[in-house]
Amino acid sequence: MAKGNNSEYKKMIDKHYKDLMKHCQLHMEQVEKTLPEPKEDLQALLKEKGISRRDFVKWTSAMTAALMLPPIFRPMVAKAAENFSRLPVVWLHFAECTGCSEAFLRSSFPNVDDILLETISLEYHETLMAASGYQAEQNLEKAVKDFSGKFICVIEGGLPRGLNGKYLTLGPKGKTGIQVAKEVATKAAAVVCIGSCSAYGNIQAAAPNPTDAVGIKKAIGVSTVNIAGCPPNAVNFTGTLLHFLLFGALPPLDSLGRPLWAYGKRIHDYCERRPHYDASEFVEEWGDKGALKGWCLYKVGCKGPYTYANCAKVRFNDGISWPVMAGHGCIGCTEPGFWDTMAPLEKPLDEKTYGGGEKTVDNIGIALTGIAVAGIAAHAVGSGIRHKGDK
Ligand code: FSX
Ligand code: SF4
Ligand code: F3S
Repeated sequence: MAKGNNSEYKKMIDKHYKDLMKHCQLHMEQVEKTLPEPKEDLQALLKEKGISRRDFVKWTSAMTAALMLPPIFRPMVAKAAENFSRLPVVWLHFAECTGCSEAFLRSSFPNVDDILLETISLEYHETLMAASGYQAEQNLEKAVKDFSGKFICVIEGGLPRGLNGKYLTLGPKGKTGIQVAKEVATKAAAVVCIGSCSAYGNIQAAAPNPTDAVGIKKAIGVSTVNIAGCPPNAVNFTGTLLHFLLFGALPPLDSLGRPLWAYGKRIHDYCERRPHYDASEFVEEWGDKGALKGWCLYKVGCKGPYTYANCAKVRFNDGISWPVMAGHGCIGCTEPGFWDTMAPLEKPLDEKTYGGGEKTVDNIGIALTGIAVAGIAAHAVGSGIRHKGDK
Protein backbone atom coordinates (compact mmCIF):
# COMPACT_ATOMS: atom_id res chain seq x y z
CA MET A 1 0.00 0.00 0.00
CA ALA A 2 1.34 3.48 -0.90
CA LYS A 3 2.51 5.72 1.93
CA GLY A 4 -0.29 8.26 1.33
CA ASN A 5 -2.96 5.56 1.53
CA ASN A 6 -1.46 4.31 4.78
CA SER A 7 -1.76 7.65 6.47
CA GLU A 8 -5.34 8.06 5.14
CA TYR A 9 -6.16 4.67 6.64
CA LYS A 10 -4.56 5.61 9.95
CA LYS A 11 -6.57 8.83 10.03
CA MET A 12 -9.76 6.91 9.37
CA ILE A 13 -9.04 4.41 12.15
CA ASP A 14 -8.09 7.19 14.59
CA LYS A 15 -11.33 8.99 13.85
CA HIS A 16 -13.34 5.80 14.27
CA TYR A 17 -11.89 5.14 17.72
CA LYS A 18 -12.19 8.78 18.74
CA ASP A 19 -15.90 8.72 17.88
CA LEU A 20 -16.31 5.39 19.63
CA MET A 21 -14.60 6.75 22.75
CA LYS A 22 -16.92 9.76 22.74
CA HIS A 23 -19.92 7.45 22.45
CA CYS A 24 -18.54 5.30 25.25
CA GLN A 25 -17.98 8.28 27.58
CA LEU A 26 -21.49 9.63 26.92
CA HIS A 27 -22.98 6.22 27.48
CA MET A 28 -21.11 5.71 30.74
CA GLU A 29 -22.35 9.12 31.97
CA GLN A 30 -25.87 8.00 31.08
CA VAL A 31 -25.37 4.73 32.98
CA GLU A 32 -24.20 6.63 36.05
CA LYS A 33 -27.20 8.97 35.84
CA THR A 34 -29.93 6.46 35.16
CA LEU A 35 -28.98 3.18 36.82
CA PRO A 36 -28.95 2.67 40.60
CA GLU A 37 -25.75 3.32 42.61
CA PRO A 38 -23.35 0.34 42.57
CA LYS A 39 -24.35 -2.07 45.33
CA GLU A 40 -20.75 -3.13 45.87
CA ASP A 41 -17.49 -1.22 45.93
CA LEU A 42 -15.41 -3.25 43.49
CA GLN A 43 -12.04 -1.91 44.64
CA ALA A 44 -12.80 -2.71 48.29
CA LEU A 45 -13.95 -6.21 47.32
CA LEU A 46 -10.82 -6.84 45.24
CA LYS A 47 -8.65 -5.77 48.16
CA GLU A 48 -10.56 -8.03 50.52
CA LYS A 49 -10.00 -10.97 48.15
CA GLY A 50 -6.28 -10.28 47.88
CA ILE A 51 -6.28 -8.89 44.34
CA SER A 52 -3.80 -6.01 44.03
CA ARG A 53 -4.31 -2.81 42.07
CA ARG A 54 -1.60 -4.07 39.71
CA ASP A 55 -3.52 -7.30 39.04
CA PHE A 56 -6.65 -5.27 38.33
CA VAL A 57 -4.76 -3.06 35.84
CA LYS A 58 -3.37 -6.20 34.21
CA TRP A 59 -6.91 -7.59 33.99
CA THR A 60 -8.27 -4.39 32.39
CA SER A 61 -5.53 -4.57 29.73
CA ALA A 62 -6.32 -8.21 29.00
CA MET A 63 -10.08 -7.57 28.86
CA THR A 64 -9.64 -4.51 26.62
CA ALA A 65 -7.57 -6.60 24.20
CA ALA A 66 -10.01 -9.52 24.41
CA LEU A 67 -12.86 -7.19 23.45
CA MET A 68 -10.74 -6.11 20.45
CA LEU A 69 -10.46 -2.53 21.64
CA PRO A 70 -7.25 -0.48 21.50
CA PRO A 71 -5.41 0.27 24.80
CA ILE A 72 -6.90 3.81 25.05
CA PHE A 73 -10.12 2.09 26.16
CA ARG A 74 -8.47 0.54 29.23
CA PRO A 75 -9.64 3.24 31.68
CA MET A 76 -13.17 2.91 30.29
CA VAL A 77 -13.10 -0.86 30.82
CA ALA A 78 -11.98 -0.21 34.43
CA LYS A 79 -14.85 2.24 34.83
CA ALA A 80 -17.35 -0.21 33.36
CA ALA A 81 -16.11 -2.86 35.81
CA GLU A 82 -16.66 -0.44 38.69
CA ASN A 83 -20.19 0.18 37.40
CA PHE A 84 -20.86 -3.52 36.83
CA SER A 85 -23.15 -3.82 39.84
CA ARG A 86 -25.42 -1.03 38.54
CA LEU A 87 -26.73 -3.36 35.84
CA PRO A 88 -29.94 -4.99 37.08
CA VAL A 89 -30.01 -8.69 36.22
CA VAL A 90 -32.87 -11.15 36.34
CA TRP A 91 -31.49 -14.71 36.11
CA LEU A 92 -33.89 -17.48 35.08
CA HIS A 93 -33.40 -21.24 35.25
CA PHE A 94 -35.14 -23.70 32.98
CA ALA A 95 -34.11 -27.19 31.76
CA GLU A 96 -30.45 -27.60 32.74
CA CYS A 97 -28.10 -28.82 35.48
CA THR A 98 -27.23 -25.44 37.09
CA GLY A 99 -23.60 -26.21 36.30
CA CYS A 100 -23.30 -22.78 34.68
CA SER A 101 -24.14 -20.93 37.93
CA GLU A 102 -22.04 -23.42 39.88
CA ALA A 103 -19.05 -22.94 37.60
CA PHE A 104 -19.20 -19.19 38.17
CA LEU A 105 -19.78 -19.36 41.90
CA ARG A 106 -17.46 -22.12 43.01
CA SER A 107 -14.11 -20.88 41.81
CA SER A 108 -11.44 -21.83 44.36
CA PHE A 109 -9.10 -19.11 43.09
CA PRO A 110 -11.44 -16.22 42.30
CA ASN A 111 -10.04 -13.91 39.64
CA VAL A 112 -11.33 -10.45 38.72
CA ASP A 113 -14.07 -11.96 36.53
CA ASP A 114 -15.35 -14.14 39.38
CA ILE A 115 -15.33 -11.19 41.76
CA LEU A 116 -17.14 -9.05 39.20
CA LEU A 117 -19.83 -11.72 39.06
CA GLU A 118 -20.12 -11.53 42.83
CA THR A 119 -20.96 -7.83 42.52
CA ILE A 120 -23.65 -8.36 39.92
CA SER A 121 -26.96 -6.83 40.95
CA LEU A 122 -29.08 -9.95 40.95
CA GLU A 123 -32.69 -8.87 41.30
CA TYR A 124 -33.78 -12.49 40.96
CA HIS A 125 -31.82 -15.77 40.88
CA GLU A 126 -33.58 -18.96 41.91
CA THR A 127 -30.45 -20.78 43.13
CA LEU A 128 -29.16 -17.93 45.26
CA MET A 129 -32.14 -16.09 46.65
CA ALA A 130 -33.71 -16.93 49.99
CA ALA A 131 -37.30 -16.37 48.87
CA SER A 132 -39.44 -19.17 47.48
CA GLY A 133 -43.02 -19.75 46.35
CA TYR A 134 -45.30 -16.69 46.15
CA GLN A 135 -42.64 -14.42 47.60
CA ALA A 136 -40.19 -15.43 44.87
CA GLU A 137 -42.80 -14.80 42.21
CA GLN A 138 -43.53 -11.37 43.67
CA ASN A 139 -39.80 -10.56 43.61
CA LEU A 140 -39.65 -11.49 39.96
CA GLU A 141 -42.71 -9.40 39.05
CA LYS A 142 -41.32 -6.42 40.98
CA ALA A 143 -37.88 -6.63 39.33
CA VAL A 144 -39.38 -6.82 35.85
CA LYS A 145 -41.68 -3.86 36.60
CA ASP A 146 -39.08 -1.67 38.34
CA PHE A 147 -36.40 -2.20 35.70
CA SER A 148 -38.57 -2.68 32.61
CA GLY A 149 -36.47 -2.12 29.46
CA LYS A 150 -33.29 -1.72 31.52
CA PHE A 151 -32.50 -5.11 33.01
CA ILE A 152 -30.50 -7.91 31.47
CA CYS A 153 -32.37 -11.19 31.37
CA VAL A 154 -29.86 -14.01 31.84
CA ILE A 155 -31.22 -17.45 31.05
CA GLU A 156 -29.77 -20.82 32.01
CA GLY A 157 -31.47 -23.82 30.49
CA GLY A 158 -33.56 -24.72 27.47
CA LEU A 159 -37.33 -24.86 27.10
CA PRO A 160 -39.29 -28.06 26.54
CA ARG A 161 -42.11 -27.44 24.06
CA GLY A 162 -43.74 -30.87 24.38
CA LEU A 163 -47.13 -31.24 26.16
CA ASN A 164 -47.67 -27.54 25.52
CA GLY A 165 -44.59 -26.69 27.59
CA LYS A 166 -45.85 -28.66 30.61
CA TYR A 167 -42.68 -30.77 30.96
CA LEU A 168 -41.34 -27.70 32.74
CA THR A 169 -43.57 -25.82 35.14
CA LEU A 170 -42.43 -23.56 37.95
CA GLY A 171 -43.65 -21.31 40.71
CA PRO A 172 -46.79 -21.43 42.84
CA LYS A 173 -49.07 -20.87 39.85
CA GLY A 174 -47.51 -23.70 37.87
CA LYS A 175 -46.58 -21.53 34.91
CA THR A 176 -44.72 -23.19 32.06
CA GLY A 177 -41.13 -22.21 31.40
CA ILE A 178 -42.23 -20.85 28.04
CA GLN A 179 -44.78 -18.54 29.74
CA VAL A 180 -42.22 -17.22 32.24
CA ALA A 181 -39.57 -16.75 29.56
CA LYS A 182 -41.99 -14.75 27.40
CA GLU A 183 -43.16 -12.59 30.30
CA VAL A 184 -39.64 -11.70 31.40
CA ALA A 185 -37.52 -11.74 28.24
CA THR A 186 -39.81 -9.43 26.29
CA LYS A 187 -39.34 -6.70 28.94
CA ALA A 188 -35.53 -6.93 29.08
CA ALA A 189 -32.95 -4.64 27.48
CA ALA A 190 -31.15 -7.76 26.29
CA VAL A 191 -31.40 -11.52 26.70
CA VAL A 192 -28.17 -13.33 27.45
CA CYS A 193 -28.23 -17.11 27.23
CA ILE A 194 -25.72 -18.62 29.60
CA GLY A 195 -24.64 -22.06 28.49
CA SER A 196 -25.44 -24.26 25.54
CA CYS A 197 -28.79 -25.34 27.07
CA SER A 198 -30.46 -21.94 26.81
CA ALA A 199 -28.55 -21.19 23.63
CA TYR A 200 -29.41 -24.34 21.67
CA GLY A 201 -31.25 -26.89 23.87
CA ASN A 202 -28.12 -28.99 24.54
CA ILE A 203 -28.40 -32.25 26.54
CA GLN A 204 -32.20 -31.95 26.92
CA ALA A 205 -32.49 -31.62 23.16
CA ALA A 206 -30.17 -34.56 22.37
CA ALA A 207 -31.77 -37.39 20.39
CA PRO A 208 -34.45 -38.59 20.93
CA ASN A 209 -35.37 -35.32 22.69
CA PRO A 210 -38.50 -36.68 24.40
CA THR A 211 -39.63 -33.27 25.71
CA ASP A 212 -38.99 -31.40 22.43
CA ALA A 213 -36.56 -29.07 24.18
CA VAL A 214 -35.00 -26.18 22.27
CA GLY A 215 -33.00 -23.04 22.99
CA ILE A 216 -34.64 -19.75 24.01
CA LYS A 217 -34.55 -18.07 20.61
CA LYS A 218 -36.19 -21.03 18.94
CA ALA A 219 -38.76 -21.43 21.74
CA ILE A 220 -40.00 -17.86 22.10
CA GLY A 221 -38.61 -16.00 19.08
CA VAL A 222 -36.55 -13.32 20.86
CA SER A 223 -33.02 -12.43 19.81
CA THR A 224 -30.45 -13.74 22.24
CA VAL A 225 -26.72 -13.46 22.71
CA ASN A 226 -25.43 -16.96 23.27
CA ILE A 227 -22.58 -17.51 25.71
CA ALA A 228 -22.20 -21.11 24.56
CA GLY A 229 -20.39 -23.84 26.48
CA CYS A 230 -21.35 -26.55 28.96
CA PRO A 231 -20.53 -24.75 31.15
CA PRO A 232 -19.28 -21.55 29.48
CA ASN A 233 -16.29 -19.51 30.58
CA ALA A 234 -17.05 -16.70 33.05
CA VAL A 235 -14.78 -14.39 31.03
CA ASN A 236 -17.06 -14.64 28.01
CA PHE A 237 -20.03 -13.62 30.12
CA THR A 238 -18.39 -10.72 31.99
CA GLY A 239 -16.80 -9.44 28.76
CA THR A 240 -20.17 -9.39 27.01
CA LEU A 241 -21.82 -7.51 29.89
CA LEU A 242 -18.89 -5.08 30.04
CA HIS A 243 -19.35 -4.40 26.32
CA PHE A 244 -23.02 -3.69 27.00
CA LEU A 245 -22.08 -1.28 29.79
CA LEU A 246 -19.45 0.42 27.64
CA PHE A 247 -21.53 0.98 24.51
CA GLY A 248 -25.15 0.29 25.39
CA ALA A 249 -25.08 -2.53 22.87
CA LEU A 250 -24.18 -6.18 22.73
CA PRO A 251 -21.00 -7.10 20.86
CA PRO A 252 -21.09 -8.30 17.24
CA LEU A 253 -22.26 -11.91 17.02
CA ASP A 254 -21.64 -14.86 14.71
CA SER A 255 -24.45 -16.62 12.85
CA LEU A 256 -25.14 -18.75 15.95
CA GLY A 257 -25.57 -15.72 18.23
CA ARG A 258 -22.14 -16.06 19.91
CA PRO A 259 -19.99 -12.96 20.54
CA LEU A 260 -17.30 -12.92 17.88
CA TRP A 261 -14.67 -11.63 20.28
CA ALA A 262 -14.93 -14.88 22.25
CA TYR A 263 -16.12 -17.43 19.66
CA GLY A 264 -14.61 -16.11 16.43
CA LYS A 265 -11.87 -18.74 16.20
CA ARG A 266 -11.63 -22.51 16.57
CA ILE A 267 -10.16 -24.38 19.53
CA HIS A 268 -7.77 -25.94 16.98
CA ASP A 269 -6.44 -22.47 16.01
CA TYR A 270 -5.10 -21.67 19.49
CA CYS A 271 -4.40 -25.16 20.85
CA GLU A 272 -0.98 -25.71 22.39
CA ARG A 273 -0.97 -29.28 20.98
CA ARG A 274 -1.33 -27.95 17.44
CA PRO A 275 2.36 -28.35 16.48
CA HIS A 276 1.91 -32.09 17.17
CA TYR A 277 -1.14 -32.19 14.92
CA ASP A 278 0.87 -30.52 12.17
CA ALA A 279 3.71 -33.00 12.71
CA SER A 280 1.25 -35.96 12.68
CA GLU A 281 2.12 -36.85 16.28
CA PHE A 282 -1.07 -38.30 17.74
CA VAL A 283 -2.16 -39.99 20.94
CA GLU A 284 -3.40 -43.36 19.63
CA GLU A 285 -4.82 -44.64 22.90
CA TRP A 286 -5.18 -43.38 26.47
CA GLY A 287 -1.96 -43.58 28.46
CA ASP A 288 0.35 -44.31 25.50
CA LYS A 289 3.71 -42.69 24.78
CA GLY A 290 2.05 -39.82 22.87
CA ALA A 291 -0.30 -39.12 25.79
CA LEU A 292 2.69 -38.83 28.13
CA LYS A 293 4.39 -36.46 25.70
CA GLY A 294 1.34 -34.22 25.28
CA TRP A 295 0.69 -35.03 21.61
CA CYS A 296 -2.45 -34.15 19.66
CA LEU A 297 -5.73 -35.76 20.79
CA TYR A 298 -7.45 -35.82 17.39
CA LYS A 299 -7.36 -39.62 17.05
CA VAL A 300 -8.90 -40.08 20.50
CA GLY A 301 -11.78 -37.88 19.51
CA CYS A 302 -10.78 -34.22 19.97
CA LYS A 303 -13.37 -32.04 18.24
CA GLY A 304 -11.25 -28.89 18.47
CA PRO A 305 -11.09 -28.58 14.68
CA TYR A 306 -14.89 -28.18 14.52
CA THR A 307 -15.43 -26.04 17.60
CA TYR A 308 -15.45 -22.27 17.90
CA ALA A 309 -14.39 -20.93 21.32
CA ASN A 310 -11.49 -19.28 23.13
CA CYS A 311 -10.91 -21.99 25.81
CA ALA A 312 -7.28 -22.47 24.82
CA LYS A 313 -6.64 -18.75 25.13
CA VAL A 314 -8.49 -17.81 28.33
CA ARG A 315 -8.61 -21.26 29.99
CA PHE A 316 -10.66 -21.90 33.14
CA ASN A 317 -10.17 -21.32 36.90
CA ASP A 318 -8.00 -18.24 36.62
CA GLY A 319 -6.14 -19.55 33.61
CA ILE A 320 -5.04 -22.79 35.29
CA SER A 321 -6.17 -25.28 32.67
CA TRP A 322 -8.68 -26.26 29.99
CA PRO A 323 -9.95 -29.63 28.72
CA VAL A 324 -7.24 -30.35 26.12
CA MET A 325 -4.49 -29.23 28.50
CA ALA A 326 -5.93 -31.60 31.12
CA GLY A 327 -5.54 -34.47 28.66
CA HIS A 328 -8.98 -35.05 27.10
CA GLY A 329 -10.06 -33.89 23.68
CA CYS A 330 -12.53 -31.06 23.25
CA ILE A 331 -16.06 -32.49 22.95
CA GLY A 332 -17.38 -29.45 21.09
CA CYS A 333 -19.55 -28.12 23.90
CA THR A 334 -20.00 -24.65 22.34
CA GLU A 335 -21.60 -26.03 19.18
CA PRO A 336 -25.35 -26.60 18.75
CA GLY A 337 -26.36 -30.24 19.02
CA PHE A 338 -22.85 -31.42 19.95
CA TRP A 339 -24.07 -34.50 21.87
CA ASP A 340 -25.36 -35.83 18.55
CA THR A 341 -23.15 -34.19 15.93
CA MET A 342 -19.84 -34.74 17.75
CA ALA A 343 -20.56 -38.30 18.91
CA PRO A 344 -18.86 -40.62 19.61
CA LEU A 345 -16.94 -38.25 21.84
CA GLU A 346 -13.73 -40.31 22.06
CA LYS A 347 -13.45 -41.23 18.39
CA PRO A 348 -12.74 -39.01 15.38
CA LEU A 349 -15.71 -38.08 13.24
CA ASP A 350 -16.20 -39.90 10.01
CA GLU A 351 -14.34 -37.55 7.70
CA LYS A 352 -16.23 -38.88 4.67
CA THR A 353 -19.54 -37.79 6.18
CA TYR A 354 -18.19 -34.39 7.06
CA GLY A 355 -16.70 -33.17 3.83
CA GLY A 356 -15.01 -36.06 1.98
CA GLY A 357 -12.03 -38.24 2.85
CA GLU A 358 -9.59 -36.20 0.80
CA LYS A 359 -10.37 -33.02 2.68
CA THR A 360 -8.28 -31.74 5.51
CA VAL A 361 -9.55 -31.40 9.05
CA ASP A 362 -9.60 -27.64 8.51
CA ASN A 363 -12.07 -27.95 5.62
CA ILE A 364 -14.21 -30.38 7.57
CA GLY A 365 -14.41 -27.95 10.46
CA ILE A 366 -15.77 -25.24 8.25
CA ALA A 367 -18.19 -27.62 6.51
CA LEU A 368 -19.50 -29.05 9.76
CA THR A 369 -20.20 -25.89 11.66
CA GLY A 370 -21.27 -23.99 8.55
CA ILE A 371 -20.05 -20.93 10.31
CA ALA A 372 -20.89 -17.71 8.57
CA VAL A 373 -18.67 -15.35 10.45
CA ALA A 374 -19.12 -12.08 8.68
CA GLY A 375 -15.79 -10.61 9.78
CA ILE A 376 -15.36 -8.37 12.74
CA ALA A 377 -17.85 -5.56 12.43
CA ALA A 378 -16.01 -2.59 13.89
CA HIS A 379 -17.77 -2.73 17.26
CA ALA A 380 -20.87 -1.59 15.46
CA VAL A 381 -22.81 0.14 18.15
CA GLY A 382 -26.36 -1.07 18.09
CA SER A 383 -25.46 -4.20 16.13
CA GLY A 384 -26.53 -6.63 18.79
CA ILE A 385 -29.04 -4.71 20.81
CA ARG A 386 -32.42 -6.25 21.07
CA HIS A 387 -35.26 -3.84 20.72
CA LYS A 388 -38.60 -4.41 22.26
CA GLY A 389 -40.66 -6.75 20.15
CA ASP A 390 -37.64 -7.71 18.06
CA LYS A 391 -38.15 -11.14 16.57
FE1 FSX B 1 -26.50 -26.52 30.44
FE2 FSX B 1 -26.03 -24.75 32.51
FE3 FSX B 1 -24.25 -27.50 30.68
FE4 FSX B 1 -25.26 -27.50 32.95
O1 FSX B 1 -27.23 -24.21 33.52
S1 FSX B 1 -24.74 -25.66 29.52
S2 FSX B 1 -26.16 -28.68 31.21
S3 FSX B 1 -23.13 -27.05 32.55
O2 FSX B 1 -25.72 -25.95 33.75
O3 FSX B 1 -27.19 -24.99 31.19
FE1 SF4 C 1 -5.50 -29.48 19.80
FE2 SF4 C 1 -7.51 -31.10 19.36
FE3 SF4 C 1 -6.53 -29.65 17.36
FE4 SF4 C 1 -5.15 -31.69 18.36
S1 SF4 C 1 -7.13 -31.79 17.26
S2 SF4 C 1 -4.39 -29.65 17.86
S3 SF4 C 1 -5.67 -31.60 20.53
S4 SF4 C 1 -7.56 -28.88 19.15
FE1 F3S D 1 -16.05 -27.12 25.66
FE2 F3S D 1 -14.14 -27.85 24.02
FE3 F3S D 1 -13.87 -25.70 25.46
S1 F3S D 1 -15.37 -29.17 25.26
S2 F3S D 1 -14.95 -26.19 27.31
S3 F3S D 1 -15.36 -26.02 23.85
S4 F3S D 1 -12.30 -27.17 24.97
